[in-house]
Amino acid sequence: MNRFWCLFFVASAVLAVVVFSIGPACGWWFPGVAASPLGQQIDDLFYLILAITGVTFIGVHAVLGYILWKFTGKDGKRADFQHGSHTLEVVWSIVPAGVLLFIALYQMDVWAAFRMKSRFDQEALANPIAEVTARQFEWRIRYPAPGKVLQDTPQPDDLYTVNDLHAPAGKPVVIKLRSEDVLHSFFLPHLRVKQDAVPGLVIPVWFEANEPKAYDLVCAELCGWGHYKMRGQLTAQPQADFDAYMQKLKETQFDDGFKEAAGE
Ligand SMILES: [Cu+2]
Repeated sequence: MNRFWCLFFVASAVLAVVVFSIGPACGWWFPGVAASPLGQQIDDLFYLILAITGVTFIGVHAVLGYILWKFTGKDGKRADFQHGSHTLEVVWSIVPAGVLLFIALYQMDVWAAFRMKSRFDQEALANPIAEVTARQFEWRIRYPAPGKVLQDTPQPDDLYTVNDLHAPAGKPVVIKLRSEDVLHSFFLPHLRVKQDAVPGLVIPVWFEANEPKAYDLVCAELCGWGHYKMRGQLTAQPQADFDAYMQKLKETQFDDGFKEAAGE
């Protein structure tokens, strides 16, 4: 029993390293490689922080294991008591503060690229592809009519879908995010895009899908009993296909059945 805690802390560190090593191969990791240029930068930040915390974790457990092994109490020998070490306390306050400051400064560029409107692609910002309104429990999507610019208020020729967002691939696009009721979170896990939808605010969000493909669109904020149902899809497609899709949506939405009736 004397060595139990030593073995416990060393084994937990070894187990954590093993789990992290096999995690990617077992599917316990990110949902695929980042499917956008900014997503790759966000992953790089994550790996940097993982490396810093990982080395610290292993170092702390190694020292802890060593100390527990070497200084485990022995029968007949009284333990020493020390009140503390001022020097050590200063060191273990300053070092983490320095690391935090480094991370805070280092991540600023990625943060600014994602959040600051002045860093957005200005053409995309001027022509948002859609307004996405989160509500319990779906994503309502409003597109401007083909060839028109999205207006703040709904227009008679706007086009609508639910849970089915389409966007051109291979270039930055902007959506305007709103919420109709409570806090939701617009989350494109493969693109590493996550933005809260806040009632009363219209928040521009940009993303760029590398490849024409279907990506998950989910809600990342527990927003009520049906939160799990807020599962949509982002279909990134070549510009020509996107234009064709919008045209088709327009024809479908404004089809009053007149032609069919006349043909009978
Ligand atoms: Cu939600």
